[in-house]
Amino acid sequence: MLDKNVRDTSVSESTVTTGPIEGSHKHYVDIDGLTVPVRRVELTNGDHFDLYDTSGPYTDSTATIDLDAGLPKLRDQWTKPDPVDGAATQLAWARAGIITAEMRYIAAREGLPVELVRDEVAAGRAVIPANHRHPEAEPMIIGKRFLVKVNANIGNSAVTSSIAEEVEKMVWASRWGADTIMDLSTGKNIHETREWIMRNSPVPIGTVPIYQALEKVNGDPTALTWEIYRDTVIEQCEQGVDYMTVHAGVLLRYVPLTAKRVTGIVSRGGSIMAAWCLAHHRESFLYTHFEEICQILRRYDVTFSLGDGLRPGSIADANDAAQFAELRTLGELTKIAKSYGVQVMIEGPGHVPMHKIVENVRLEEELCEEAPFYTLGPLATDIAPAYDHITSAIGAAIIAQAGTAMLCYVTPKEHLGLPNRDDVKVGVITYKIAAHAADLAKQHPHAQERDDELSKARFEFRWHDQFALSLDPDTARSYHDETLPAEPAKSAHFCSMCGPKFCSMRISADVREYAERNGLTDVDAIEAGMAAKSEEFVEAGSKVYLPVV
Ligand code: IRN
Ligand code: FE2
Repeated sequence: MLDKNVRDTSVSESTVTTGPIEGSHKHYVDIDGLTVPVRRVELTNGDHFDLYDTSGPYTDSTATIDLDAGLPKLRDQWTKPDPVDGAATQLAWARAGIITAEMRYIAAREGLPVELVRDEVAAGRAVIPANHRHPEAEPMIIGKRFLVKVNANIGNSAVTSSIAEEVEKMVWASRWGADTIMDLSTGKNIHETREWIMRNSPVPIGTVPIYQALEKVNGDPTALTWEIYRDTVIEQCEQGVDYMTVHAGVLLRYVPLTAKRVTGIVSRGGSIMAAWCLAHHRESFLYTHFEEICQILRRYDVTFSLGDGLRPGSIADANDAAQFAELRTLGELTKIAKSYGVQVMIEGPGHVPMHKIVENVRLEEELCEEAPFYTLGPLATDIAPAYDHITSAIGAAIIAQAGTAMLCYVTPKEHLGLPNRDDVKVGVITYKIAAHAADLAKQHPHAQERDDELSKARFEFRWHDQFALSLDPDTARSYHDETLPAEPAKSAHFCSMCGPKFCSMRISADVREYAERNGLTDVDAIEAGMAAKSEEFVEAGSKVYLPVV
């Protein structure tokens, strides 16, 4: 049931995207008494391949989606251990050696031992953002030993977007693989928008409470108080927010360090806190009241995402004194949060050239006891507005390979405007590429299986399987359809790139077949096969490009 005061705001059922992603269907695997969702691709060769699935019941064609009622409260059925020293958190339980249902669910999703999940959480190297009040969410883990995760930011602003659009963006982003969503709404109806998102989200939701606190004081940062902030945090904890960005590392004495920067302070939260500190000439209330925030968060198991309020907003400012001074303070705060049993991750940059990226991870790990790093890109160059999903995915791949656990996506609209639906999809898919490329490089035990399946399908000209196994089957298919729309082309042993005669894959398949038929070794076969191909080529008129038939 939704909050009373929002029931009169209607979000119609037809506004969200439902139904399976092409070439796959929702499937539930029974593991260890838990029902774990996967996206099952039925291959045309009779096999199937299961993909990690973030999309919730929306891709299940048998599920009834009722936005008013919200998603089923999955975790309400699960047993919750008693608090340990006042902390009802996955961290406290992991430290006590307890394996929770959430940990078992995650181990099944990742295909990894549950003890690894527990030990990484206990060490503070991984977090499970799962507020007790968000039972609709399917548990997931953020940590460098696990699959690299992707966060998508959504949220209305004062100028544009409605509640219905935001709910659809959440459903849409998780459909394409977003592991968490941050609701960065700043305009009117923040509470209501969030309530709709919370009750209907299958993935953890993050927020930046200072944004809503600022709305409460009509946008004047100097009018903010600890009490207003604290009440906002409690309000959001009660609603079920799973993790919160807290820019507690922006200290009064660090603000002058940004004076000579090319782009000053680019973090919204960072600039709000800098303005407050300067106006009152006092230390940030987020810093001075940090232990009280810990006491609140540990009751709900809300995870800290310690904000990078002083992150560089340009290549010129990367890795500067302000950025690293803040990181040092985040390290201090990490220890305090953990002493209260609160889970912590650390936010990171921003804009950083490739050669300065790895240093960010090393320093974060050293200063913050390897708490999961969660970075925004970073953009590897400043010169490509409209393509910043790409400039940032380059940095994201590098930083993830070095150990970043979650990547905050950047859309093509970054620096230019609020992303629309297409931008959200492009952002998510782009970041799934960066994350998966890092999983491969880090040799996550199962990462390569998907590449191998897709490559086999490609080599065997199983076009439907190739589409279905890809990150974006719709676009892959539509590109193929542009030149070869007919169904027989979906099993043809060529595509329009090289045409039927010059497909390298077809030639190598022919060579193998030739070798088998003639009892030749590979080398002989290649020579003989190439000779045959050369004859074929001359016969066809020695033309490099032939018309497609
Ligand atoms: C992630 C890493 N560094 C920043 N982020 C995200 O950027 C943060 O989690 C939030 O979603 C967004 C905007 O944060 P600022 O601009 O208020 O710092
Ligand atoms: Fe930027």
